[in-house]
Amino acid sequence: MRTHFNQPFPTLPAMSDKNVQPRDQLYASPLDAIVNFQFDEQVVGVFADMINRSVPGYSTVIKSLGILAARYAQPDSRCYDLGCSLGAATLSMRQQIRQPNCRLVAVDNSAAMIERCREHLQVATEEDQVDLILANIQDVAIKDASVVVMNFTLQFIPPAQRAALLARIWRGLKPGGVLLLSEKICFDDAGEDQALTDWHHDFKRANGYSDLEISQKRSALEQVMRPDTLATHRRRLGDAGFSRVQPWFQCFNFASLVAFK
Ligand code: GEK
Repeated sequence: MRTHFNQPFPTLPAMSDKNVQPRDQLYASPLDAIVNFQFDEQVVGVFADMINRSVPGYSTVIKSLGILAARYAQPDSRCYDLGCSLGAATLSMRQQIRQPNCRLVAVDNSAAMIERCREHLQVATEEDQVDLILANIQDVAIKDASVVVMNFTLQFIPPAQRAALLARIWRGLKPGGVLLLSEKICFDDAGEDQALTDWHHDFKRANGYSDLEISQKRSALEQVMRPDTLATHRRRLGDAGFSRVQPWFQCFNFASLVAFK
């Protein structure tokens, strides 16, 4: 596969020739009605800035996913990035994986995301060894996988359908394969949940979001993004067949796990 030994880690996808990221101001003015959040053209245009200023530890997680993928990638296998957005995790894997004949498969159901992802990854030919697929991750075939990344994507799948998706991922993994799962999490204890939410909002404020932006974005996400507790993730992963779950990162209410087949 193509390797990029001397390139820096892809902490921020390049958004233009000058590497300037358009600033997310989608919720900066009062909105008459808050509609459910969608990964449309508007969001895609500011997505790199939005995710970096909203998800604590995002650049560390992206860098680490490449490192973990490089450890668990197997020769002659596929490495999936489910809900790839602009392809930051795919790029990180592409830069780090050294195994021969690893095909990267990046999937997203937002046409605008896939289009912009193609530009970022500069996928033009078969030689690039990345398949970019516009599809619901619940419908896409997963096979011969050594690594499956779901970086903040499972939280957008309806809760009742999450177990079936995880079971399908488990079946598509080769022996020794891993699922690298990152999610926003919630907490059973109301006080703990409130504290972690407050700290996350402090993080967003420190990154320049106003109280209005925080509250309007929160309302827009309420119906479409449903976090689970870590205990729920662990139980569901176990039920899907994963033999072991290793948390490796948490910053406020955002966590990353490795689940082993
Ligand atoms: C990153 N992983 O930068 N099928 C396919 N894609 C979906 C589906 C679905 N059913 N539901 C949501 N998506 C990325 C960040 S963002 C997380 C992931 C966030 C896609 C959706 O279009 C979006 O691109 C992505 O999942 C979620 O590492 O914005 O909080």
